[in-house]
Amino acid sequence: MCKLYVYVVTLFLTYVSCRTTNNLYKQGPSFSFPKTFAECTDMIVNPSTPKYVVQAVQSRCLDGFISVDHTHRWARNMTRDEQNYIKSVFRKVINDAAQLNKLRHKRDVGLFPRRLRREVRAAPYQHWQNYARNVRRLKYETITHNGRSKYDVLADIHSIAVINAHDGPNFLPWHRLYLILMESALGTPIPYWESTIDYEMEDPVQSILWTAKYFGNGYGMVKTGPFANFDTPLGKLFRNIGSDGALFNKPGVNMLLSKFRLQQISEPMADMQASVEGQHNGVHIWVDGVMNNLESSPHDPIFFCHHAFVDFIWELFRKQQITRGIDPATDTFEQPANVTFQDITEVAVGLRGYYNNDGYSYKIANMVKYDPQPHCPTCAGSQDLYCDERKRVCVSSRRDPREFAGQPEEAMEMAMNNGMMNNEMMNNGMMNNEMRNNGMRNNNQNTRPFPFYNRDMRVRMDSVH
Ligand SMILES: [Cu+2]
Repeated sequence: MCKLYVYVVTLFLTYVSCRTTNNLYKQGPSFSFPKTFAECTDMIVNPSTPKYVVQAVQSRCLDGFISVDHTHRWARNMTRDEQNYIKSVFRKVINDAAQLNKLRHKRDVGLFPRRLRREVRAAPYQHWQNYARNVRRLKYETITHNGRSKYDVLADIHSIAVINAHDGPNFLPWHRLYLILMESALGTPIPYWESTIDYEMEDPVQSILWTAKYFGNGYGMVKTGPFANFDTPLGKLFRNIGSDGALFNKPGVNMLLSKFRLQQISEPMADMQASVEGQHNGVHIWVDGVMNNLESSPHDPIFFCHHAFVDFIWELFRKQQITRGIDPATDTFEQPANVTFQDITEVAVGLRGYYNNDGYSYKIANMVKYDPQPHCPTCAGSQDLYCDERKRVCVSSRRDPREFAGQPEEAMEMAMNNGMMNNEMMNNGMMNNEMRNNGMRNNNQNTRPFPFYNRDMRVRMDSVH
């Protein structure tokens, strides 16, 4: 009986797929499969698209959304179930985008509350709590019984894209798509961490962020807060804040916003002190530990908050372009003759099916909305920000000095265990910047298994905090 059922179903499916293929074939040269994400959603929501084409397009678009032919040592271990999980999250992204298409002309766009990104400390506090709770949910939900955690699988997508999504023009669009994917899995907006607010403090390591209320302790293994005791590829989650690197600061952000063309703020041709990726690297280095490693960084949930701020800066940049009559969807990147390691139109590695160019589209940009940066006098109504009347900027509150801050020695030990050099060793000349930076491109050869964020000084406004 059961066998017969399977047989009938198989027969039916074969019939349907043949019919679909034939019909598509019959459409002749006028029909072509979508090549970009935007084309996928357009065809799916277009009322004149026949249903069978929609189905074919849908499965084709989804099939493209998972990269299986990469050889990265972490990603190649991805199981079928894990790939299917990522596909299911992509399905949510497509549905959201299609939904937004339908709502385009309505005043109340119902999607925005789901992707309204606000500063981590902005009121209400519940906004941050939702993020933290959903990160924990994904961290402790496994894909199959005894399988890997959903969070870990999503975090590892980044490790597939270490080379293609960094140190070049793919940086902004790739990470924009990655944030949207993560947000769909979380089902809650990613709060952005505006680190200029901490930069304005006398001593940013004293920020309230490094407490159980927000990110958890800043030194050594993270033992307080929602991400306490998270397992990462480098062992337990650890940090070592403030020993090196630089937070975002207002002159740096203003420098970025004083430019008009994407090329002026993108590697490898960014103007002096105007590299958005370079400034962003400074924050990874500042947080240190799991965040200061290109392969492991998304395993610290701060990653997404930091990147939401990077994306926000890009969004401010795009809005300015529009008012200046520059179309951000076409002001992408001219391939410079001397750059061969990246092709800007290439499929986004790890987010296969998306093209990096999709990241430049209005469609993707319109899926997200940013709450304005906290400003004086109210500072986003936050309990943990105050307005510095003299400088007229919002500044972060300090943490209670009695709260557990962590153990810096522990961070040192973790770094040593993972073959990561500490700053002292670097300053002693055991490893120079060049070696550190080269590690990034050699990571397939096991010579430098732990790629650090590029710390090229050229790109930074200053080198203190
Ligand atoms: Cu990245």
